[in-house]
Amino acid sequence: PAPRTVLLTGAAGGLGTLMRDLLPAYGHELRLLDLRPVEGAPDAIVADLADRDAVREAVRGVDAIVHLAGISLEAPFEKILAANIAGTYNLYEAAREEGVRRVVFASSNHAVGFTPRPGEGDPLIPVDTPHRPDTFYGLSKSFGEDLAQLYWDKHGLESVSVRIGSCFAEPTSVRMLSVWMSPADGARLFHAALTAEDVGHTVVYGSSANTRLWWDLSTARALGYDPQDDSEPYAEKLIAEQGDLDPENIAHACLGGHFVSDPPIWPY
Ligand code: NAI
Ligand code: 15L
Repeated sequence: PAPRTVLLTGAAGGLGTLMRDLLPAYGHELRLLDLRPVEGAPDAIVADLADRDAVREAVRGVDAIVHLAGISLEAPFEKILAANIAGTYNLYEAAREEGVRRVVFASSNHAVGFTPRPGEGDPLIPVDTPHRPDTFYGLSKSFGEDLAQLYWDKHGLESVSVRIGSCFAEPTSVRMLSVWMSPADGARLFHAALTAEDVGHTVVYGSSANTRLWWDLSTARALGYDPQDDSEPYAEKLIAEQGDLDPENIAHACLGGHFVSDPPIWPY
């Protein structure tokens, strides 16, 4: 049966706010959790992923979890360790203990950020390309994917790890022409990840059907994902403003973009 009750962690964040608006239309009933209060949602659970009792209570009775909470940029290792590595472990352990069937894990392109982007005519990057994290942040996403695999192999807890590109209202850089996922396609992909049958642990890339796509969406499509958007209408303006990608610049030559050389730092 399709999951009805879904715990959305990271509900106060950028993507959480978008998915909070879009997922209910697919029939999912959301329970919200974040470290910070969630605007307009007084019932949201305000808890740190470090708080194992609170996390266990939060997952009790849900059919599935969309796990977005964590540090979403680069940070000192100790902070990444607490929020993203131990925090994701706490969530999976609680899910196992409470018998939750599936986790949709917000992985990131930065788990494979040092992978050279394909040139024209080169094959798209497959999901089984080796992990090449570009930051401690990306490393925590590689860990999360391995954790998801362990909990499937050992405990039969299903996961879909979504290596999200850039999910924002509009693409704002030339790189994002390749990696952008529109919010509407994001909701389509999370819905597919929640409802596809027998996913085991499936790794997918998360982006729209971009003309300049760098990676292979076939595992996402196999879940039933049918992206409807393409960044191409933004291309002319962005390239005129910023110039085209320069292959001599490492930040333009790798999937992870500026995370490989000059990553944005988590401000808290
Ligand atoms: P965000 O930084 O806006 O939201 C993350 C949320 O997690 C925040 O509301 C924060 O309060 C919460 N959080 C942080 N540490 C926590 C903890 N210890 N316990 C409970 N809550 C905690 O990030 P955004 O953009 O919404 O991303 C959501 C997820 O998707 C993140 O895991 C991020 O790594 C991943 N992702 C997002 C992409 C994007 O394009 N937005 C691209 C790739 C991955
Ligand atoms: C991510 O993983 C970040 O969480 C998000 O803020 C964007 O920077 C995105 O990757 C990206 O690669 O553009």
